Formats: sequence, structure tokens, C-alpha cells
Amino acid sequence: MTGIAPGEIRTTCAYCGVGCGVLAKPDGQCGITVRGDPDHPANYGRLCSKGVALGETLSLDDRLVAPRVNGAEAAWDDALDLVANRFTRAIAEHGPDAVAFYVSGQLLTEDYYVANKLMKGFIGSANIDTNSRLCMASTVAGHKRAFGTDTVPGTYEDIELADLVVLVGSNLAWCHPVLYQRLAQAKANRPEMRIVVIDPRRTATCDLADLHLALEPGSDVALFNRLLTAIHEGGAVDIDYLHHVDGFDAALAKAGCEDGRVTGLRETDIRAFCDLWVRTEKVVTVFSQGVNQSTSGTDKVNAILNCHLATGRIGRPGMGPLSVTGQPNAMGGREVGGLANALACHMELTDPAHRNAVQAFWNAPAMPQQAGLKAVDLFDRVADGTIKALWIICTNPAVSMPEADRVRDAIAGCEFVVVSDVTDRTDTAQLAHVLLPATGWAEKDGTVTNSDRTISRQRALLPAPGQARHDWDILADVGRRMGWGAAFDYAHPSEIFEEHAALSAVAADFALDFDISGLRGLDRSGYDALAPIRWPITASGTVERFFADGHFYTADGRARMLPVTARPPAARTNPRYPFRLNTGRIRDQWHTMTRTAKAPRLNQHLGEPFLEVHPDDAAALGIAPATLVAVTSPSGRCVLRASITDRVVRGQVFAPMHWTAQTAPTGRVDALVASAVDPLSGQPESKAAVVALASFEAGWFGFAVSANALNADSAYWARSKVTGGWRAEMAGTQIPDDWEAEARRLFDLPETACQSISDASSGTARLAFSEGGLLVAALFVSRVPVALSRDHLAAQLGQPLDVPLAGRPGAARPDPGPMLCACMGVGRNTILAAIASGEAATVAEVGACTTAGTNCGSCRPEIADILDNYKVLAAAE
Ligand SMILES: Nc1nc2c(c(=O)[nH]1)N[C@H]1C(S)=C(S)[C@@H](COP(=O)(O)OP(=O)(O)OC[C@H]3O[C@@H](n4cnc5c(=O)[nH]c(N)nc54)[C@H](O)[C@@H]3O)O[C@H]1N2
Ligand SMILES: Nc1nc2c(c(=O)[nH]1)N[C@H]1C(S)=C(S)[C@@H](COP(=O)(O)OP(=O)(O)OC[C@H]3O[C@@H](n4cnc5c(=O)[nH]c(N)nc54)[C@H](O)[C@@H]3O)O[C@H]1N2
Ligand code: SF4
Ligand SMILES: [Mo]
Repeated sequence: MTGIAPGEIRTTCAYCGVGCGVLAKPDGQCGITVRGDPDHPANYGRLCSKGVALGETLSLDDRLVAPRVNGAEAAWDDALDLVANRFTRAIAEHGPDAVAFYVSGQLLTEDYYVANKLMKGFIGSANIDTNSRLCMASTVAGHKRAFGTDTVPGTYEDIELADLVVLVGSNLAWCHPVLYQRLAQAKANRPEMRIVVIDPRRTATCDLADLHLALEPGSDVALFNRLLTAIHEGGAVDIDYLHHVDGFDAALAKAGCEDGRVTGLRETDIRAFCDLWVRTEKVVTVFSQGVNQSTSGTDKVNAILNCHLATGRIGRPGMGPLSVTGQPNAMGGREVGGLANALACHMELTDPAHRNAVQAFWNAPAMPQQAGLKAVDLFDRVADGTIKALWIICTNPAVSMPEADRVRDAIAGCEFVVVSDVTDRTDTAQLAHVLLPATGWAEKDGTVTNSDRTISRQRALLPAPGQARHDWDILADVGRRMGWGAAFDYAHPSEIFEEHAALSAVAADFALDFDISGLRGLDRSGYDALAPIRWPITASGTVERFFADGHFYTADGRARMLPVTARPPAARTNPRYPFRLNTGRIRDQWHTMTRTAKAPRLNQHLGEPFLEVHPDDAAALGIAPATLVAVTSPSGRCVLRASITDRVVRGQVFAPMHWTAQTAPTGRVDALVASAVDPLSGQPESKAAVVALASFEAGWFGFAVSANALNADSAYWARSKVTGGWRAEMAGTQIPDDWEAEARRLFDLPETACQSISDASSGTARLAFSEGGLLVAALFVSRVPVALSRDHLAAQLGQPLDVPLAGRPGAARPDPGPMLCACMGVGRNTILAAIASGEAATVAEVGACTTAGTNCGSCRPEIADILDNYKVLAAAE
């Protein structure tokens, strides 16, 4: 181990399922500095832009620091008595299925374990589901069908060892950036390595691809069926391995009926992909939400697994399917049985032997016999009043569930809603009767499991703010108040971990895959010192590779290939809703932005909600660049900034999922998404809504910066944090009579000195407010989208008003342009200048000249893009 510096604490990143090790150093002032842990097997020292900015997200200004009941601060005792009483009453009056928990893959394993134990063992209902239903459920269902259990056989090293890496529905460059960097490095070391990206959209990940297959949304099964046929025809079937596999003939027969044309791909491209796959033994298929979030998600997973099983390319170095998990503890949630149809330690809720074993182990009074409500059904039952008491922990369903307006209204109409969060400023928290302050990432202690089954410790770095308590502690306290003191008598997460490890020994008696019984008996210091370790960790300590030996976890020990056929997405485009809406993530924001949006540098990459539209579609609809688009679907409406780009094909549009009523009320894209689900996994089709587009006829556009929060209420607004204040994009239909009065209200500055320039004929106005000669707020408006250097204006906050109202820097100070490299703080213009000067012609040279892309590297695909565009421009001149 490389030593750690004095004062540094080893922990794990708060965000994605890569699960990077972090060395954090508290600065003694409630802050921390971070660097990548060089010894952690997930990242070996690397961090992405979000990881680098962890220290900038810890301010306490928006934290929830005391319990609240109906909006008023309350004592913990009163709040928790109320929760226990209301749940007890609902159960007494209506039975255990009248209550529900909706939890999260961002809980630590220990939190998750207690939530699951309380609901399934003691309340006696399986109505606990998690946001993993929106995330990993199709993979879980596909793994179980094929392997008899939910095992991810691959590891991160396999990606590096492979000769062909196929990325299906994964924007690895932005969503698992450190894995992407490992892949990029492996390809740089071995240029003969091939990478194929299968995604309807040309993402940043495609920059590394030798082949990008922009297939029709939802058509992955057809492509992998074509591949299975090609595997057979090309002689790549592993006859010996097929002794361990059932269902080859049926799967192949079904695959043979598939019409590859539904993929919309050129036959030559399909062939090129199949040829590459067939002739390359070391193949890793990485897949993510483009696969899972689909009404045929489980079939997509099995179509992929079929190909690996048929070739025996599974469980061996450099080979295998690898589902990358999204949330930091999505995998841990699967281990503790967080889903409504699962039981702890990969045991089955519907298997009486498993159920009895868990009941005996927990000494539990009641166990449900059947699976509980899956997320979409769960909120339907909230809407119709069947669920009388609901506890939402560590997730924001009023934003992230499909048909989000309906879900929001359902929560608002529920008799009793408890929300545990780190902040009250979420769309869901605003609907709670009881709001419980949870400790956050920097304050919590426990374990998380990443995409390749590596368990890592997350360690507390800072004291809990105010009265905030740990999620496991809040849950256990409610368990005690409901009358189950002995079962919830935990004093420290290590005790919960110990119990989980002991339960896994029970599971091991059933010869299940999940086994951490080798970690039993860790005392507190052993737990505190636990180094990253991949399960299984059996009592005899062996760590094996799954499936290479042909042993699976089905009744007969053989894997299953499934006959599957492609189905189009549930919603069909039609003349009323002619566009297919794809949704997903951007590089520097995390989900509903409650944490990442606190770091100014993470807001600079893409600062407002947007819609990617193909140039031809935009032209046909009269949507000009940077104007606004009204997007409607059968379930809702959004207004988003038009980003006109051929990264999407005609007829398809893409919008990020991150914005909320707190940050951009018309940017809640899940309002547009229908709640159609996969029949097996219950996972919603988040990536294939149908929508109509129209230009949003704005009478004015505005851009504002302010040292204080803004009271924006125009038809369109989106705000984000900048250093020293806020910035907002705005637009409205009616032009106000008096811009100064409007600005004073917006900024809540009734008296402050104001300088303004306006031109009624062009509709422009520029207003600057200053105190003591220093800029405190400014508003620029125009009839067309406001053109000015936003970062420059934001940087003027608190500065002397020397170049008033120019909107761009003077010649002496070049404008760095929009932030491209969040880690090193390098703007687009700085990079362009380096390229134009002739000093930098490659990504590496841009790094050498400007430092851009030299830390986490997440922006390197975009730098490559700028270089390419520049070369095209130069050639055209
Ligand atoms: N920056 C950032 N990183 C994150 C997160 C975040 O919020 N921000 N969230 C984390 C979480 S919880 C998750 S689950 C992961 C998600 O990680 P990813 O799954 O990589 O991310 P998404 O952007 O949701 O979707 C991936 C891609 O699926 C494509 N797609 C859409 N439809 C189809 C289809 O029918 N077939 C195929 N093959 N592809 C399709 C989309 O165009 C998109 O590029 O990211 C994790 N990492
Ligand atoms: N259209 C569309 N919708 C999607 C997706 C998509 O691709 N497209 N992706 C789906 C996927 S894969 C996912 S994972 C979900 C994510 O969606 P959500 O889970 O709803 O999003 P988050 O913003 O991560 O919500 C986490 C909440 O927990 C709070 N929190 C943070 N730390 C703690 C803690 O330690 N304890 C407690 N109690 N609270 C804490 C945060 O402040 C935040 O409010 O979105 C899903 N929705
Ligand atoms: S890739 Fe980035 S967000 Fe994901 S765990 Fe690593 S540092 Fe955190
Ligand atoms: Mo996710």
C-alpha cells in the first residue's frame, strides 16, 4: 500500500457504481480536500470531475438539520413516535400491505439491510421497493433467468484484458468516467483492441469507438439475435461449454426468425459487428440503462447473455457480460434484497425454505409470502389510497419516476408521508408530513459494493450537522418504537454488517452465490480497517471466478439461454406525438442535483435543461439554435433549451433527467415519460417516450446573475450556483412594462443603486445593481436569446463595476469561454486559442498547453471533438 498523508481518511466516492476510492482530508473547517486513492482497485488514484468536486458539495446552507413535522421543527422523540404510531395504526387498521418504504441504491448496505429487515421481517409486508427498480431491475431479472441468481460475473480488469469491448446503452465516458479512462488507457496500450458502441445517439463515449451502431431505440434484442445466428454460422459455439447450458436450440431457432432490419442499421454494419464478435474470443459486453430501462429490458439482457453463454465467453479473464451499476451501492442493495421481490443475501422471497431460514435467523414475527409492490405499482397504490403510510428514504421520486407529475400528486395526496433526506430542498421533501434529517456522504459510516462486487468502506469524515442522524439509526429507532426492540438494538453499523455476514452463511447453506461469511467476526476495529474486497468471501476464504467452471445456480446447475424476440417500445410514435424522447445523464450532474449543483464548477459544463434536436427537424419546426422548445407528451409538458445537433438522428430527441422544480420547473423530463414497464422486471421505459415539439414563442429572453438567491417566476427559468451567487436563464411571453421594477423584484433589491441601458426598439435591456461600487446583481434581456459571456458576467459578482454592462471581457482579459474541463477549470476559448496558435494539435498537446483534460480526463472526448471541428474548419478555409 502506498502510504496516506497525515490526516487523510480512506473512503469511497459518493456517486457512481465504479466505486472509486477517495483519500479525504478534513480541513478543520467543516470542509475536506480529496484525491483519488492510489491503492483502490476500482480507480488506482483516478477520480472524475464529480469525484474531484466532492469537497465543494458539503456546505451546510441547504442542509436539513432538525426533524420537521408539518413544516414545524420537532424533537426527534416526537417525530419518531409519530412515525411509529402512524405506521402501527395503518397496519392495525388496514393490514401490513397498507404501508410502504421506497428506498435507494444510495443507501449504505447497513442502512439498506435494516430497512429491508424492518419491512419484510417485522412489519410483515414486502412493500419495500427502491429506485433500483428504475435502474438495475431488468439486469437482476435477466441474470436470474440465465444464471439462477443475480451475479455479475465480470470484473473491471476484464475490460482492460478484452480484445473487444462492446458498450450497449452505456455512455461510459460521462456516467462511469473512471472505467472509461481505464478502457481508454487499455486501448492506448493495445491499439489493436476494438470498441463498439451500441446507442441510438452519438455520445461522448463514441469518440473511443471503432464502430458506432446507432440502432433504432429498443431494438437491441434483434441485433443480439443476429449475433447469435452469426455465432452459430461462424462456428464460434463452444460445444463443450454447452454441456453447462440449457436452451441453446430454442434460443437459436428464435434468433433465426429475427428480422435484423428492425434495428434500422445497415446490413454491412451488422455484419461488421458480428464478424468482429465471432472472431474475437476475448469479448466483454458492458451494458447499462439503454438496455435496462426498456419494456423489453429483461429480454435485452438475456439476448446479450445468450451470446456469451453460447460461446463460453464468460467468467474467464477478458471475457463476459458486465452490467455496470449506476448508484454507489446499487449492488449492495441487491445483496440485502432491497427489491420488493427479493430477500436478503440473494435468497428468494417466494422460496419457503429461504423464507423460513431468514425468519428463524431474524426471529421475525411475520414474513410476507409474496413479492411486494414494484415502484410503478407502488405509487399507483399510493395514488388510489391503498397505501396509507409511505416512507421515502434517499431518493426523489417526485422527479425521477415516470409520469412524475402524477407521482408527485400521489405523494401529495397520501395520508402520511415520511421523507428522510439530507436537504429539504427537493420536490419530494416538500410533500412530506414528517421530514427526517439524515447524515450525508461525508458523515456516514458503512459499506458499499461497486459494479464488480468489490465491497468498500465509506468512512465518516465530518461530524453530523445539527441533529442529523444516520439512516440505519433512524430506521432502527422506529423499529424499536414499533415494539421490536431486540431486533433493532444496533449501536454501530459494524453490528449490522456482522449480522449480514452471518445471514450470508445461512444463505451459503443453500449453496447460493452471495457469501461474505468469511468476514464474520470482524470487531469494530476490524470493520474500520476493512480494505476493499470482492465477494464471494467464503468461510474458507477462497475467491473464485463465477461460471468459468460451468456451475450455475439453477436447480440443475446449468445456465439457461432464453428464446427472445425484439419488441418495439410500448409507446408508438404517431402524428400527434411524432418524436421519440430519449433521456439520460450529463457529465457533471448527479440525478436530481441536490449535491452536484452545489459545486459551481460542475454547473458550468451544461448549465440548464436542454433538448437535443436534429438540425433537419429543428429547421422543419422553425426551432432556432438556443431558443426554447415546448415538449409535450400524453402525460406532461416541458420547456427546454434547443440544442441543435446531429448527435441525435431525425425523429429522435434527447433530454437530460436532472432538473427539478427547485432548479428549472419546466425541465422535469420525467413528467413526459409514460410509466410503461418491462413485464418481468417492472422497470419503466425511461428512454422511449413519445413527444410533440413546438417552438416556445418567447417574448423575451433573459440572463441574470445575483449574489443572493433569485425569485424567478417567469414562464421559463433555470438557475444554478456560481462562485459567489447564482445565475439564471429566463424567458417569458409578455414583455414587462418596467424592467427595472421587474429586476428589483427578481433580485429582492428594492433600494439598491441600479444602472441600466435599454433600447425599446430592439427590446434589449441591461441592468446592473451595485453596492459600494461592487456588482451584486445584473440582468440582461433581449427579444432573441441573450448572447453574452455568461461565465464572465458571473465572475463579475462582487467585483467593481468598471466595465459596466458590456457583457463580455475587455481586450486585456481574454474570455476563457464556457467551462469545458471542470477539474482544471479550463474554458472552451482557452482550448481553441491553444489550437489556433498551432501549439496544440492533439488532446495530449492541448493538455500540455492548457492543463485541460489532464486530471480525470472526462472532457477528453469533447476536446477531441473541438480538435476535429477545428481541422474541418481549417480545411474549409
Ligand atoms: N454524470 C453522471 N454519472 C452517473 C449518474 C448521473 O446521474 N450522472 N448516474 C448513475 C446511475 S444511477 C446510472 S443508472 C448510470 C447510468 O449510466 P448510463 O446507462 O451509461 O447512462 P444513461 O445516460 O442513462 O443512458 C445510457 C445510454 O443509453 C442510450 N439508449 C437509449 N435508448 C437505447 C436503446 O434502446 N438501446 C441502446 N443500446 N441504448 C439506448 C442513451 O442514448 C444513452 O446514451 O450512470 C451513473 N453515473
Ligand atoms: N427519465 C429518466 N428518469 C430516470 C432515469 C433516466 O435515465 N431517465 N434514471 C433512473 C435511475 S437509473 C435512477 S438511479 C434514478 C435516480 O433518481 P433519484 O434516486 O430520485 O435521484 P437522486 O437525486 O439521486 O435522489 C437521492 C436523494 O437522496 C438524498 N440523499 C443523499 N444522500 C443521502 C443519505 O445519505 N441519506 C438520505 N436519507 N438521503 C440522501 C439526496 O439529497 C436526494 O434527494 O432516476 C431514475 N429516473
Ligand atoms: S467515476 Fe467519478 S463519480 Fe464514479 S465513483 Fe469514480 S470519481 Fe466517483
Ligand atoms: Mo441508476
